[in-house]
Amino acid sequence: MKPRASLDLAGVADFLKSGACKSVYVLTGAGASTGAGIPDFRSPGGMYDSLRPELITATEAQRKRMRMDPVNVVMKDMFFQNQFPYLEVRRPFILGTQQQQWKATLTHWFMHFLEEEGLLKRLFTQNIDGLDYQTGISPKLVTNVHGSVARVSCEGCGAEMPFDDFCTQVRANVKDIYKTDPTAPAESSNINCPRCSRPLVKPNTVLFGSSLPTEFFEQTAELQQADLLIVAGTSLVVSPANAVVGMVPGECLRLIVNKEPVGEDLGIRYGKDATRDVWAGEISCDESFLELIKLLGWQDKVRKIKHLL
Ligand code: CNA
Ligand code: ZN
Repeated sequence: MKPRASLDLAGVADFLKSGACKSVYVLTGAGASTGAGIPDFRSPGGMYDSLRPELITATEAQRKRMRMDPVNVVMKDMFFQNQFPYLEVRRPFILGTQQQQWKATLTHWFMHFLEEEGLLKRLFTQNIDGLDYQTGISPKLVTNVHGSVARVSCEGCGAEMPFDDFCTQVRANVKDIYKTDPTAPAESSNINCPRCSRPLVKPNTVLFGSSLPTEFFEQTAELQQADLLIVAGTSLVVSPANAVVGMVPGECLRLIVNKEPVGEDLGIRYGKDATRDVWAGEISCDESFLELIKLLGWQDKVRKIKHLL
């Protein structure tokens, strides 16, 4: 067991400063970007909450599926049958990405600070918003577990389309058609593949029912070297990304930065049951990382980037 002071943020800071902690791995989720204004899936007011299946042009059976379980919007078989719900729900996200509407938060910057200190070995992000890269973090340290919205390809044949060309078509297709004509055919939103002509062009995000990028499986082998795993802003319900928490060695310290406890079914322990897990508490990711930054004495790093926050 590596030396550490206590199972709280001060203990994590002491461990990071001790020199004994050499390899930090991070798993982030949508909660890392809510501070930037991008809603997550599952929080109140998040995407699943605001989804209104009755406004999305689809067959009645498809609308019913979405009402029963909003995850259906990002299901592979749904997308192959009807591309409209996915494109409709993702539209603000796609166009917001093109307009660079969102800025990296302190949470994203913290990962870059870890890199500057030579501590970050890899960031596994489930996020598809690409905000991590705004900090200048080395792309080779980032694994986009669920792909990225900023690249576009055909789900059927893999042909790529330039992001800006795709956005031009997404914008041209916006006639708020679902508001004016709820019976409008789903084909009204189709963006056809330049190679195979099928209407399967979409951002390179991993649909439920598709396999994850192969590098995820290769790179998770590195987790055996982890001294500290930071889990930030994820409900840990999506597999296999959530398996990361069980892939670190038994003595690896795990810091959970999430406003609610998560991952108890995966063996994360809270309160008096905790032996190697630290929960930052019911505060936001940004507040937790600010606290950690103070404990680490890294305030100068924040001062340097304050104008970018
Ligand atoms: P999720 O299931 O929505 O869980 C988010 C978690 O973060 C919840 O436990 C929240 O309580 C917590 N949370 C929300 N805001 C904060 C905050 N400010 N501080 C601390 N905790 C907070 O999202 P997951 O990432 O676990 O689910 C995986 C999906 C969501 C992935 O496939 C993502 O691609 C997808 N997603 C990504 C984005 C994005 O790229 N920004 C946005 C929405 C969904
Ligand atoms: Zn194609």
